[in-house]
Amino acid sequence: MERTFIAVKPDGVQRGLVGEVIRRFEAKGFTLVGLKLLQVSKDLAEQHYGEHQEKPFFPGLVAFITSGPVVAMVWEGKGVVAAARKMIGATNPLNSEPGTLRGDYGIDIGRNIIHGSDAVETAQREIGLWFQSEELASWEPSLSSWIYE
Ligand code: D4T
Repeated sequence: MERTFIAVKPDGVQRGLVGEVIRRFEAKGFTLVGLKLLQVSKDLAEQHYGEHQEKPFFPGLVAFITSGPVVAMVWEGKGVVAAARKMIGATNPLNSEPGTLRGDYGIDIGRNIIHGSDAVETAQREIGLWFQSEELASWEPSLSSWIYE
């Protein structure tokens, strides 16, 4: 089964959207296999956003993601990486479709509520960066046969 890394950023936590994010992923049928709230270190932030190191917004991005607690999650399910990106919406919330998390709750690109891995390989890297293997649970929900054919 595919897994993806999802993080509710400090703005999403401050705005009380943790429950809404979890509700949407649960309602879709995906399985929560890892969950924690943490204060992100500068080191973790810089590793997570390493691909943006040379971008002008990098310092602000690191400052923002370390500015308050983040809720980190791992979700599991068929096609979950791409499906989560669709549920999250475009990077700039003003361009995100209504019905997506960013489309429904965000305005500015630097306050876009939530992160989701952009590819299966990225998800594997990010899950390894944010979680120890013993922090992840492998379990099969009893509802599975009502979600998968
Ligand atoms: P994340 O990684 O947070 O899920 O966002 P995306 O995958 O949708 O978008 P991204 O990697 O291109 O950007 C990472 C992060 O940087 C912020 N950002 C981005 C910003 O503050 N200013 C900018 O101009 C861009 C392009 C928002 C998301």
